[in-house]
Amino acid sequence: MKKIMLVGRSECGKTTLRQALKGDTIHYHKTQYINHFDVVIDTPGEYAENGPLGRALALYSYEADVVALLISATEPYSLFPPCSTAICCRPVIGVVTQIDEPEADPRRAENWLRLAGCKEVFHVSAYTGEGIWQLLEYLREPGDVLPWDSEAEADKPRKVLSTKRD
Ligand SMILES: Nc1nc2c(ncn2[C@@H]2O[C@H](COP(=O)(O)OP(=O)(O)OP(=O)(O)O)[C@@H](O)[C@H]2O)c(=O)[nH]1
Ligand SMILES: [Mg+2]
Repeated sequence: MKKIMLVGRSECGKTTLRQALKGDTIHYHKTQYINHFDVVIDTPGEYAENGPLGRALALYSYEADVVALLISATEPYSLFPPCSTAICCRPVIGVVTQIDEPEADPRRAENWLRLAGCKEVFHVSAYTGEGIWQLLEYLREPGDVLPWDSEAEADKPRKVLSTKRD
């Protein structure tokens, strides 16, 4: 798998997306520092929300094959300025998260990601599994074994053990 680094504001769903990509059950865990999992670099939202910490993200991006900018479909504004992907020397994709939310506006989030410079944008829900297969297919490299064999298997509601609201 290509190593992906997840960047976005706090609570946009980075850690939950990591769990959904691996086929794990969903449980809430506040990310406190930058974590290296085998093929995922999970970052705290505060790094994207804060200028000086944001510079650290630029350094960590060198350890990734792909950088993903995440915007929740419920977010009322974007953290990413127009053309900001130009500072990164890795491919940068966009991921619209939480598309299952009743108030979701995925098109608005996608527009912001395209404005930031993302050429490829995925729409996902870590809860329902929608879009997870497409993202895995993008990250897949020859010889990789995925947690599922087909889109129909991947695109299934996940078991949610705990959320931030709990
Ligand atoms: N409805 C819905 N809720 C989600 C989804 N993904 C994440 N959430 C919820 O959103 C909340 C925040 O998710 P996290 O994955 O912890 O967010 P994060 O981006 O890792 O946040 P930080 O670690 O603070 O940067 C949790 O309660 C999740 O269960 C989704 O696809 N759909
Ligand atoms: Mg997190």
